[in-house]
Amino acid sequence: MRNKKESNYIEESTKDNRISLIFSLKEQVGALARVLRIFEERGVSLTHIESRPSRLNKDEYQFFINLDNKSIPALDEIVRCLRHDIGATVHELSRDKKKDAGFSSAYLLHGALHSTDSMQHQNNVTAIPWFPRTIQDLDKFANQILSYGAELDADHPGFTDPEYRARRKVFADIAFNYKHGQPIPHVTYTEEEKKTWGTVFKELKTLYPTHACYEHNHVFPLLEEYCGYNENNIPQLEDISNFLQTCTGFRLRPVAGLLSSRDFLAGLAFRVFHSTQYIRHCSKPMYTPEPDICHELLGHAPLFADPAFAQFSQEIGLASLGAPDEYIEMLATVYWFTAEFGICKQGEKLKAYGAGLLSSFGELQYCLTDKPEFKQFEPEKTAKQKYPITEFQPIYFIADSFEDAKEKVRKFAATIPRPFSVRYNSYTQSIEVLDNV
Ligand code: HBI
Ligand code: NLE
Ligand code: FE
Repeated sequence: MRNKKESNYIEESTKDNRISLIFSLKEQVGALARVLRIFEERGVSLTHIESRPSRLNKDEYQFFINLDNKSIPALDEIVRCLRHDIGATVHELSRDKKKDAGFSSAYLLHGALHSTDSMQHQNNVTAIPWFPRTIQDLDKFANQILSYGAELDADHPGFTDPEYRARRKVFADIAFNYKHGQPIPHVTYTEEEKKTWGTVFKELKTLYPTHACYEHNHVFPLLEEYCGYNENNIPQLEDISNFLQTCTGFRLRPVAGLLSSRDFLAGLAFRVFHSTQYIRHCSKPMYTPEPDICHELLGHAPLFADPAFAQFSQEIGLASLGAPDEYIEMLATVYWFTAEFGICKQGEKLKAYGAGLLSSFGELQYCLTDKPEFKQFEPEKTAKQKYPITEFQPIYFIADSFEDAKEKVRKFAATIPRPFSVRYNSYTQSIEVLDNV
């Protein structure tokens, strides 16, 4: 069933694939016309064109062009022509890296398309991983979950429980069918599910005053007041999403399980947090190997209401867009040691702000004892730290503040090799791709 859905999904997303080209031209009579002729000669029609002055070179203009996907067969030829006849450096933007499979969705054309010297230049072709450009683009990958989904792994506590498996399928289907802009479907949780939530909620609430950071403790009562947080009720994602939007513009979208790091981080660039909606198996309320609604709502949600933390999270997301795989891994590690397992200094004390700590009764107690090792949060070093995923962390990294962590991540992001930079336009909820300055 899931496989069928996924293959439909691929067909659909290929169907509406647009091809985007970006290139710069020296301000010169007829320069754009020469480029357009290349398209015309191959019968390719443009569906969108816009221009703006280049930020990199004052005497150049940048052009953005969209072609429809009927142009895919002509694309390689066009790119070859632009490279050979006009001398552009071409960067390919493609989702699945199988460049020849016809899935390539965009090329970035950089550099001089003007002088005769540049015609002699060796043209580098670099594959840039696909990334979402608009908030609606998130619909394209929300279905691509990793190991857990409707089909649970064999070592999962719910694997042998047919009722739990059927329940998980209900949640997976909500997530698979969800499209940006729709309200998140309300769920009626069972008595057993509510009992599990109640146990987790009650235990954690006793620890928060002493163990959670100031920001978490500040927001938590608001969630109790406005979003139905209490030990007898599992709150609805839609209510939290609406609440967060009024605080920081962050919103939730339902997801069936773990996304790849690349996809998950990309959501953050749009201030979208992919949230699971199911609850952990009732046999292990105090521990789960995967995110569940307790982890999302008790661990993550409160901090997304904090402006500095929201900005910090978005900064990691923006840094990830189109980044090479090895940098995605480093950013995911930075995310792990901050948003998931971060500790911060508040006054003379250490407090937990990571969601994996704030949703786990055992680890929340342990993390502030003298058993683990503490190091200063420095993205360059933190990004390379290995970590276990199914047991308490042996090492935690301490941030001075969210503002400080954000500045450090921003500096780290500037070291990621990308032939372009990105900016989020919150009016259009889309990513603007700029030349690399
Ligand atoms: N997917 N749905 C979901 N939720 C997460 O918290 C999550 C994820 N994928 C990867 C991930 N977290 C992180 O551990 C980093 O890889 C970003
Ligand atoms: N171990 C955490 C918990 O039990 O809530 C979940 C971590 C998810 C990354
Ligand atoms: Fe998490």
